Parts: sequence; structure tokens; C-alpha cells
Amino acid sequence: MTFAQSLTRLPCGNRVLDLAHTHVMGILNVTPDSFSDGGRYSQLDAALRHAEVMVAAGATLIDVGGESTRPGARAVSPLEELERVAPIVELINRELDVVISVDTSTPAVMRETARLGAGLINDVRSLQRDGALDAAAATGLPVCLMHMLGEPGDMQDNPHYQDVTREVGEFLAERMTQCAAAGIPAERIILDPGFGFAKTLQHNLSLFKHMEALHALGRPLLVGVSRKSMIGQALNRPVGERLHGGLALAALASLKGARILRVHDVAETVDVVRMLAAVESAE
Ligand code: PT1
Repeated sequence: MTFAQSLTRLPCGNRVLDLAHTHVMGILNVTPDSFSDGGRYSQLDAALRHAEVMVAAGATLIDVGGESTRPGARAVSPLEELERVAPIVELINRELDVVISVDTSTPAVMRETARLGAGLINDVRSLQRDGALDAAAATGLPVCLMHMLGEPGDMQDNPHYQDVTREVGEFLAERMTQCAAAGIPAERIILDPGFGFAKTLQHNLSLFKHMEALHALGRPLLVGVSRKSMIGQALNRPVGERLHGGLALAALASLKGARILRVHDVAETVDVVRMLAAVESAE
């Protein structure tokens, strides 16, 4: 291993990510669909097959989420969330070679999924729930801290900033300080600007444009914009027609130094990342 690699390798439980290059994180939602209740086994089986397809397409992380955090989404109970997420984490860990990220704010879900093979805690609430800092610290896993104000249910009610990029940076710096105090060192932290969380279209675009400023915090950046309303609003597209806008943002985020891209469309995004790498490695 070279010196540069030793600076960018991030241990994620039983696997390691080399953050010298951009990784694609595939989104796996395990929120129940009340219209197609095919029973527990077939849901689990369908989730595993979806994860398998994303890994075959080049995803090096799978983000498993049991709580919707879209604008206006309602909260779920910790037990309900654990019952959705734990079986799929266990199954993916057994069947696939991939880092399992768990999209959760719930301390019990952090502790239990870490035991079952999760490699990364992805918390849109930046470990602000009671007990979350201690739970995340106890797992020893890396943590993705994301910027959001309020809760998904009310975050889009008139968000306001003087300077969105500066305020997002200040928020993330403060959460890193809280993490350090709880025993989560900076080396274990990934940062996320939180596109679509408590931000207007103009906030999202400005934050995206000035994303490089967040490199001053010294940690790898994760970006999640796949199919989000910022694309819909900028291009006037419904959710099913946001792929090309999302790929443009994926390329731009990667050029701006983002190290993990959280996406639905893994194969397409992997092509974007590989194409950029091919040009980057030319003479
Ligand atoms: C994200 C993210 C996430 N996004 C991380 N985790 C979601 N680390 C869930 C819309 O405006 O960006 N980073 N987990 C999904 N959340 C949203 C938010 C989905 C906004 C859609 C919108 O359409």
C-alpha cells in the first residue's frame, strides 16, 4: 500500500473502502409497500436480488433504509424499523461482497445492524437523537453526518439561510466536535451537505456549486441527489424523468471531489464515474 492509499482507506467493519476514487452507493429501500404485500420472504428475496443487481453493476456500498426521510414522510417506531432492516443486513452480509450502509437515526438499529455486518452508519439526523452518539461510538463503525434542519415532516416549511454553504459547513463542524467528544474520531467521519433537506431549489443549487468549500473540513464528502425534486424543479421533470439531470449532477459532484454518490441508477452512474476516471488517467 502506498502512503496516499493509507490516507484514504476507510475501514468499514469487515471491509475497507479506498476513498482515493469515487464510489457508487446503491439505494435499497425496505419501507413496506402497502399495495404489493407479497409476504416477508418474497420481500426479503426481492430486496436481496435488487442489491445483487446493484453490486453486479458496480455499487461498492448498499444503503439500506427502513424509514423514509423524503419531505413530509412520517416517522416509524424503532421496533418497526429494526424488523424491516435487520434481516436484509444479515442476508446481504452473508450473500454479497459489499459495504452495507444503514440509513438510520435509531440507536438500537445502529447497535443491532453493526452486530449483523453493517459497515457504515448513515444518519440524516447526524447522531442528534438521544443515545445515537453513544450507540454509533460503541459500534466502532464510520458515520456519515448529514446536514438537515428540523425533521423530514417539517423541514421544507420556509427554510432560511444567510449563506447556505457556510451554515452547512458550520453545522457539520459542530457535529464533528460532538462526535469527537463521544469517542468518534474525525478519521471515522464522512460528511454530506444534505441536498433536498430543509433547502429551497436556490439553496440546493448554491450549495452544490460551492460544495468544494466543505473540503476545508478535511473529510470525504457523500452526495445524494438521485431523482430529487431539485432536479425536477430545475428541469421541470416528474420523478420518472430525472435520470439525465441526476447523471449531470453525479459527474459534477465527482469532479468537485465527492467520494460517494448515493443513487438509485447504479449502472448509469458507474458509467459516468468510469468515464471520468478514463479521462483522468490519460497522459
Ligand atoms: C442523502 C439522503 C440520505 N437522501 C444521505 N442519506 C435520502 N446520507 C435518504 C426530494 O427533494 O442525500 N444523503 N437518505 C432521501 N431523501 C430525500 C430528500 C429524497 C429530498 C427526496 C427529496 O425530492
